[in-house]
Amino acid sequence: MLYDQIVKAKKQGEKLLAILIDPDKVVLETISVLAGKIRQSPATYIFVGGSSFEGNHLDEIIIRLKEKTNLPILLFPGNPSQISAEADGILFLQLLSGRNPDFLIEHQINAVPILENTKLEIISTGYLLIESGNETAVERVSQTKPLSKDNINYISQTAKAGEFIGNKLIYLEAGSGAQNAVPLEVIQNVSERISVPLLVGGGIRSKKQIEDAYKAGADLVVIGTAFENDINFFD
Ligand code: 1GP
Repeated sequence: MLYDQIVKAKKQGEKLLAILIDPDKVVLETISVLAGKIRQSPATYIFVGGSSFEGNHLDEIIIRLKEKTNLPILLFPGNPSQISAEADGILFLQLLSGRNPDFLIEHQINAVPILENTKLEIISTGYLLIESGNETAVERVSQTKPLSKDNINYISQTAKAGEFIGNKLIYLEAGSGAQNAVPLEVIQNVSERISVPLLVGGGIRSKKQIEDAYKAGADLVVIGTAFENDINFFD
């Protein structure tokens, strides 16, 4: 089970890395080159998803990625149309930082009949959008405001509430292409307060930032834009 592997890695202090592929930005013909670069990278997972993607070619993208890499593929969906039975699992997200019922429960309800017809491992994930300087796609699409980066206690309290509700992962998100990544003090505070694995992503553009996030307490770092913009990012 993927979740058990993540928990085991956390226990052993082994840090995890996900490369996020936005299906909107992938050209099918270039997937083998992309997959080759992913194979050479330190990535332990591939996440597939985006805020606005409507599901075109999703199965095909995942099938091709699976042909060319051995990494587990987890869906990171912005809405129920982004579900593919071809993946290995799904981050079943609840946008805990916002107060939009669609992203707290409605999309999840609508996803049930689709998920019941798949064998995807479903991993309940509390998703917290943190203020990062500019308006991000998550903010625009979900029509919610991020949590203030300065109210660290409220952020970690929200993360802990997610854990108490039953979220098996907590994901601190600055937003794709964010001006500023999630501050290290926020990562540290949340990681000290929760017991479940902590994912951090958004606006991380250098290897040093990845290392710093791990040192602050992230168990898994997500890289999207940096790899999208430079396929040699991990070389
Ligand atoms: C976005 O956290 C991910 O949901 C990754 O963000 O594209 O900025 O790496 P970047």
